[in-house]
Amino acid sequence: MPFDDLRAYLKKLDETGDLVHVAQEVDWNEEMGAIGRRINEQGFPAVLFNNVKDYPNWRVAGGLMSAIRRVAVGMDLPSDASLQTLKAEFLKRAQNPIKPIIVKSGPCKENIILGDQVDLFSLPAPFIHAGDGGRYLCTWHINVTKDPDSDWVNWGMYRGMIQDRNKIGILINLNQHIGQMYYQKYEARNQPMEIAIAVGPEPMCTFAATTFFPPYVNEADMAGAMRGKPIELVRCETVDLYVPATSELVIEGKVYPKERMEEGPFGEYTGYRASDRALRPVVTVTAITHRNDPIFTMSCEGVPVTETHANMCISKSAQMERELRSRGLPITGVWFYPESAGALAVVATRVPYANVAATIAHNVFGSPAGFVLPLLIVVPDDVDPHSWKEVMHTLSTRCHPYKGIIRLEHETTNPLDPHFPLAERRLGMGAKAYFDCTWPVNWDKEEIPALTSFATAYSKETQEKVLKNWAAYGFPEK
Ligand SMILES: Cc1cc2nc3c(=O)[nH]c(=O)nc-3n(C[C@H](O)[C@H](O)[C@H](O)COP(=O)(O)O)c2cc1C
Ligand SMILES: [Mn+2]
Repeated sequence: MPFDDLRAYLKKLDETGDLVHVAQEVDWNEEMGAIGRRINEQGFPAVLFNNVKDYPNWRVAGGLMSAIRRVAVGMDLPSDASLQTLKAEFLKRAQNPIKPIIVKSGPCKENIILGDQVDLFSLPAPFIHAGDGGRYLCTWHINVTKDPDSDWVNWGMYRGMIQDRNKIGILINLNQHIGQMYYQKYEARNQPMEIAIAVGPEPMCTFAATTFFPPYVNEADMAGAMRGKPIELVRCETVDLYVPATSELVIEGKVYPKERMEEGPFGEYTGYRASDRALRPVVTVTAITHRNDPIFTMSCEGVPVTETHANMCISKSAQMERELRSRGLPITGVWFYPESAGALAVVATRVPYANVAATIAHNVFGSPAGFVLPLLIVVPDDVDPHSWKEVMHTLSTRCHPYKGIIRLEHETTNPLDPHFPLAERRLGMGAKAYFDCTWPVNWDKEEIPALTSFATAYSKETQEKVLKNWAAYGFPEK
């Protein structure tokens, strides 16, 4: 059964042992962030803070999808579902978009705050990391904006920092869909862009919003696809936009053309505070609505594994696998490593012709999920791309330290990417490299060193005998 709201998802996390309730008072100023950091760095369960200093009416949930097992629960699958199952399920569900339905009202309308009554400091926005530029209100939410020229309504997740009682600084990257709408359309035409920020909707909403679906795809339809049931939407109070009816909190507003305030810096998903404080667009808030006994949600970016990494690796890997296969490439698997903070992907392939790794790399870097990816490892099909143990061994032993590392200059990368000097980072002027771990096609068969492993170095009979007798030898089950 798909979840009807965030609360049903939290209940399920309770059942699977993936949620810790904190009764003790915690401070929104750094303490919640520091707890979130430890959760993400050390793989602890998600958290529900029931007693937040200064905010007796609010609870705060964190670390919801900062582990693949909690993404699996959100997809209504067993928490120990395999990576291959998650990818296959994502692709299967994505084939059947389900349009949302509009409802008259919903729990997110239980409290309505308008105009001068709006005060963003009444919300428990955490000061997440020491060194951040301010309190981050939007770190686990969806941003709803509408294309002025079509029926396209985009859902994305873009960070937002409190600037003032009614102003939020927002990071709008040029390459993201919200950037295409704002810079290329609204601002270019000198028009304000309406925006709705929904915090704490049903879990597949945030999942769909953070997936790289193509432009003109309505993520609401894809959230419906992911849960196998339409999302219920209600109209906003002050803007002509629709938000999930069960959202815990909705913030409505407008992004005016040319208005900029200093936003950042922020400890980001790369594991660093890599982009500087800079003039960035601003949301002027016109209304806040929220549920009774509301639950605010936050993520805690930084060193892996964070919400960004665990949440996005499944869809990116699955989409890349499908795309490379559809282009006729002989690949056998793809995995974007969450532990790499989105910087490294591994593709496994058959090697029917010379330099197949080059063709794969050009296709990976040329497709949406690989657009800003800096590093790629190409391994042969006897290696499981999902197994870091196997990939590490293969990279270390099969990649020619000179000829096997191919460096590409003048490539597009993310402005947050820590590899590059600040001036280049600001402009997204990057570089990429791929590591070719396939044996060269011009090596004789005898020249290729034989892999010495249990699976390759013994006859089937010996393997079966050893497996059959394992317990009899006196070894424990693993
Ligand atoms: C916790 C979290 C925070 C994110 N913050 C940002 C952000 O501040 N700016 C950004 O461009 N992308 C951010 N992303 C990634 C985008 O949400 C993601 O690329 C998504 O596909 C964007 O939607 P779009 O494809 O419709 O533009 C974040 C993702 C997560 C999971
Ligand atoms: Mn989009």
